Amino acid sequence: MEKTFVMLKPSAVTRGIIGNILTRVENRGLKIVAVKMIQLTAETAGKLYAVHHGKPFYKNLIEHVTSAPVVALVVEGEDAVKIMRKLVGNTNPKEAEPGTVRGDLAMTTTKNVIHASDSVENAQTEINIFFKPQEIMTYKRADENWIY
Ligand code: 3AN
Repeated sequence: MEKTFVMLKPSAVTRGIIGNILTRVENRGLKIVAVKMIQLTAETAGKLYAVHHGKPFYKNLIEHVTSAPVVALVVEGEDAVKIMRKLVGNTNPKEAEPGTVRGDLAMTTTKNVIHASDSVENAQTEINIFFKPQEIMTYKRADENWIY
């Protein structure tokens, strides 16, 4: 089983679509093993988006992700990184396929409602920024034998 880091951005929290997004994750068969709502500081946001430092959209991105609380999650499943990225859709919601979170629920790249790690390595780094090991749960879904 693989773990990935997912974050529902302020655009998701303030629009009241947390439940809508979590339902998609759960319905797909992925397991939510950690969840917390937090107000990001510019420092933590800077760690998450370190690779984008200096890019033209960086300032707007940090402003948006620190503008209201976010919901941070650890999501587990077979190929969880790849599956979550497909579920999330294209970075630019205007290019995202219908059926994806961004394709159904977002209009602009800055306010594209969700973040999901793009590699197993980055997932581990990002999980470590937000969660202590003891905050990540181990449990069996009742329907696990029917998912796999
Ligand atoms: P993704 O979230 O799809 O992996 P990244 O990692 O390239 O996309 O970008 C991280 C975040 O930075 C995006 N979710 C988006 O909020 C913002 N971003 C990326 N590219 C742009 C852009 N061209 N204009 C505005 N914001 C951007």
